[in-house]
Amino acid sequence: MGSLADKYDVVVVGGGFGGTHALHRLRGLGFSTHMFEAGAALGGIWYWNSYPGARVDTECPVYQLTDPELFKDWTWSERYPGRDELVRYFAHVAKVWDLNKDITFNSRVQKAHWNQEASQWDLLIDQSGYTFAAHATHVVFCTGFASKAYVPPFKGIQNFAGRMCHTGFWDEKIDFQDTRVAVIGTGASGVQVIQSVAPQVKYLTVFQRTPNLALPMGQKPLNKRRNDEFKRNYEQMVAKMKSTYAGFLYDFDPRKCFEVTEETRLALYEELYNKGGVYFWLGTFSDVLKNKEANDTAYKFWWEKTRARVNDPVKAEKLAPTVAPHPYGTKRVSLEQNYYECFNADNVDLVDLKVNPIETFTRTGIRTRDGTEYPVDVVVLATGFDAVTGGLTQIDIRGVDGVSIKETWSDGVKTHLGISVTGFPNMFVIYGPQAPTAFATGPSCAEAQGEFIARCLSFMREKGYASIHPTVEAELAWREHVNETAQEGLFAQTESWYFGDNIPGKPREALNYMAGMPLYKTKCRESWESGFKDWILK
Ligand code: N01
Repeated sequence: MGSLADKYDVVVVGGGFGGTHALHRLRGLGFSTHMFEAGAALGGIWYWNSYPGARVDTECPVYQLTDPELFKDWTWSERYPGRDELVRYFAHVAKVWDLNKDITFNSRVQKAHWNQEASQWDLLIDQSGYTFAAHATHVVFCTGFASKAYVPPFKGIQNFAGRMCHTGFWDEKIDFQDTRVAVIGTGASGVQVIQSVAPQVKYLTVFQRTPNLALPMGQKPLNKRRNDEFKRNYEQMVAKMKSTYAGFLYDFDPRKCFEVTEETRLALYEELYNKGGVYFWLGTFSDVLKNKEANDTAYKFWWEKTRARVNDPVKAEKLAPTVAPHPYGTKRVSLEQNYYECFNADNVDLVDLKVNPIETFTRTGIRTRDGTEYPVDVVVLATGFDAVTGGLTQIDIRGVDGVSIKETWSDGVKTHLGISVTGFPNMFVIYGPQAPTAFATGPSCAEAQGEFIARCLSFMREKGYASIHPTVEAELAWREHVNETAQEGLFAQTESWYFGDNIPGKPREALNYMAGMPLYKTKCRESWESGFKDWILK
């Protein structure tokens, strides 16, 4: 890293896909740009989520930034790369794009206050206990949708004398060999930890509230020949990715579930399921996530496949209940490798928290309501995040009149395009609320939003504007559009972090833009093509 300047055109906060791309893109336009990243390396969620078995659920070559210069000298080793490979990929990106000279690592932005007089952001940054100031005309928050861990307020948790860690801030020194382990939570993180540690531990107890309706990952190694094929076809692949709902290489099947015969329907389900990955979820008939009867056919298919993998009927009923716990695919579907088979081992137990909740932690373990004591050495909290908004509201961000983003959003999120907030001039957010975020691949969302910001800052420079933020009307209209489109499918019927349901007291609303990347990009393009008519420029 070079020495810090007094003031930057742009400060980027956070070094996942969003921040990495924004730093490169804005610096390339000649804006003096600097990144502050809390971790010791780039990677964002992949830097912090170093729990056993962490790997991405989006397949390669989709899960990467689309600059061919980056892919030219890079080889993916697996269809779904592991966490360490992803961190190495980010180091490769930093090298090819020569980013590190403009990044301060191990530095956490604590405060960002808009200074109206100077028309700039005043930042306070903590570097291992030493705090310093920085200033910027614009600030781009790329803090990710899963950067504020959620630990439920379990009674007695502070009394537990063993080791305990949240998956989102993993302590790599934890050793599972021959230990008694409890995993609480069966979301994407829980599933991966469970299947990874089950073979090492003396005893594993999984505390499940809602079963994960997980799909086989279909993991496989990728050799150089396969990587070379991807590289040869990369331009067409990128064009395809830019045209689909979530940035994948495929989309929903345009047919409706009951338009075809049962035989055809089951043949498609079989084909999608056997492909591995989320094809069965996001490549299925166009109405499966919209029509309950259609959805039931998908659940039945998944249920039969899953039940056949679990020997003990009691465990099988907990993992794959006869009655669907919620419409299939309306909570995040995880990819698994041997998750269900893990429960066939005698030393792996499964507690259904809906029937028998955790009553208290004790010094030596966990006690459930029926009085059973589970002695454990290690507790893995796979209990998720104050998702999408928490990464921002945990920072002291204040706009005009000193009002904080936390207060501004206390009764619901307001943004325009999921990028900017009225009253917070020259502040941009990538991969935050009311944007495609968890409904798109990370790189596709990061690149689309980064492009919008690049166009906005170029426009301001060209026209001589010092500040920009959206009109109140634009914000209200966007909020309405985001929440209206979220009602179109079955998602809103299910309680999940997509709607803020996992955090007690959080307003229930659509935290993501669920109408798909193509429409999102059209909305962004319309805004810049209109000369930012829906914004206040000064
Ligand atoms: O978190 P989650 P996550 N008592 O919120 C349970 C991305 N990601 O870290 O479903 C008991 O999904 C909760 O139960 P319920 C991905 O987008 C990606 O797993 O609320 N249990 C649930 O089972 C993902 O969706 C990857 O009933 C409690 C679990 O804890 C997102 O990050 C890998 C509880 C939390 O699951 C978050 O995933 C990892 C309580 N009080 C993460 N509170 C890959 O790409 C919560 N739970 C592979």
